[in-house]
Amino acid sequence: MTRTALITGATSGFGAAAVHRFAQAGWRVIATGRRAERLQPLVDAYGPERVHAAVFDVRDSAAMEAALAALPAGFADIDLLVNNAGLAQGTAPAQSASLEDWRTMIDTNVTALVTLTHRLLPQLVARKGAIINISSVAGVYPYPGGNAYGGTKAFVSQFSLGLRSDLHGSGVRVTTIEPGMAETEFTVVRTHGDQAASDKLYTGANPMTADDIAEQIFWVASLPAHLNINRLEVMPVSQSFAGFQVARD
Ligand code: NDP
Ligand code: 8X3
Repeated sequence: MTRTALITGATSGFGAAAVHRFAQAGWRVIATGRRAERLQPLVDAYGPERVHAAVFDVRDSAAMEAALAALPAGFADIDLLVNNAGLAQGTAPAQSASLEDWRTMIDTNVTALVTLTHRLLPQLVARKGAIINISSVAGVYPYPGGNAYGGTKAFVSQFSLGLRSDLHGSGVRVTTIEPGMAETEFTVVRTHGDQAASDKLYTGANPMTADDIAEQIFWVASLPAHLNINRLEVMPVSQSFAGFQVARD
């Protein structure tokens, strides 16, 4: 039986790579994002029976609802929700960070994620489906400038564990993937468009790739139905942990 995945943030990075991975494996995929011109090539590559583009801003719950209500019949029964759309904004310390950046991250990474999850839970329960939430190592390990971004991802990880607990006995699987450094458009977005800063961060660092994460998403979704990966933390070999800071007089 052909299964259907809804993957948010499919215009770039992990989400785009995941659309390719699932579509190539024969899944039907609903690919979402704001940039329609990035979604159409995915539809063109696999055909409208395999990939459906749903263009909406995840923060706009009315647009989200309209896109879900307009799903073609073949895509209406969703087996897998991949909550991937998200972003970091800024690296300034909390005391000089932009409140607007913080609100954008919370609206996108937290509020939109719970809204879509809440909307799809009834059918995921009915279909004994699965949810894969993309969190981050930033939600596990604090670092200077991570402040609200790390907070949103800690929410995602803890929310996922709570879902798992509430969904006990339903057959619905819930997984959090917590990646470390991966080269996507993430840092260009975080720096409000500074491609040079992004290049500097990743050059020589051997970061993970979008395909690396897509493979993990696909692996989690492909495990036998009696197995649940609760959380999957993954980093490039080149990245590890730093120590605590000590401020001296
Ligand atoms: P990208 O910037 O390459 O992709 C982000 C995706 O999210 C885009 O498709 C973008 O689509 C979508 N998105 C952002 N805001 C909105 C919005 N308001 N409405 C709809 N879609 C939105 O980054 P990544 O692929 O790296 O990021 C994917 C996820 O992985 C994020 O949640 C990120 O926090 C997380 N992550 C990334 C890591 C990394 O090092 N790259 C590490 C750990 C976690 P569009 O702009 O077209 O709407
Ligand atoms: C992205 C990983 O380390 O840049 O979530 O915060 S990190």
